[in-house]
Amino acid sequence: MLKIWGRANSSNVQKVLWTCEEIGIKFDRIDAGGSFGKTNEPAYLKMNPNGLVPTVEDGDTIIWESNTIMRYLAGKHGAANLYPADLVRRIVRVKEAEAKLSPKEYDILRQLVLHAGKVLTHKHLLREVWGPATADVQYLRIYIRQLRQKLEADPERPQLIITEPAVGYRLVVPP
Ligand SMILES: N[C@@H](CCC(=O)N[C@@H](CS)C(=O)NCC(=O)O)C(=O)O
Repeated sequence: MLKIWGRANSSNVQKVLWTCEEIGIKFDRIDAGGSFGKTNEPAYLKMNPNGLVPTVEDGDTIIWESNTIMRYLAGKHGAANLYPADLVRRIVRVKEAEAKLSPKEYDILRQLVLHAGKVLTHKHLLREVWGPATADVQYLRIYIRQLRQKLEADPERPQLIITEPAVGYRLVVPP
């Protein structure tokens, strides 16, 4: 059975517990971290050299980092509702035809899709796509223009990727 190391009051452990509940994976949870200790013991550090929780043991496979664990479990159990295959394979289709997006174009669209219907600020997009050091909104404008050329029926009158003036962009969710 899947073993989850980590105290239940840790938000990163809770992400993994939630994933298991959603998919219906049976697991044993072992308290570790915080007042439970264990995480600085050699046996634990051998599993997870960061000495943090959660850590998951799936037979001989040992995984740490909560997001990686969630992707692993969703992938292993084919939970496409939690982790859609198109997001994994980075495929975008417009009217059945595959749209060829550059990695940065894809990463921006991925953010918009993950937060569809909500306004994403320039700051959020720059941080998620370029990393914390980059702050040039001009980069973003160029890539959004390119994305619209590839995705919008009329890129001059976007219906999909909407500009929220001085704030950011919003992906329209079809009704
Ligand atoms: N990036 C890691 C962060 C893990 C992390 O920071 N875990 C915290 C609990 S939320 C931890 O282990 N704190 C020390 C402890 O509980 O002993 C992940 O997502 O798994």
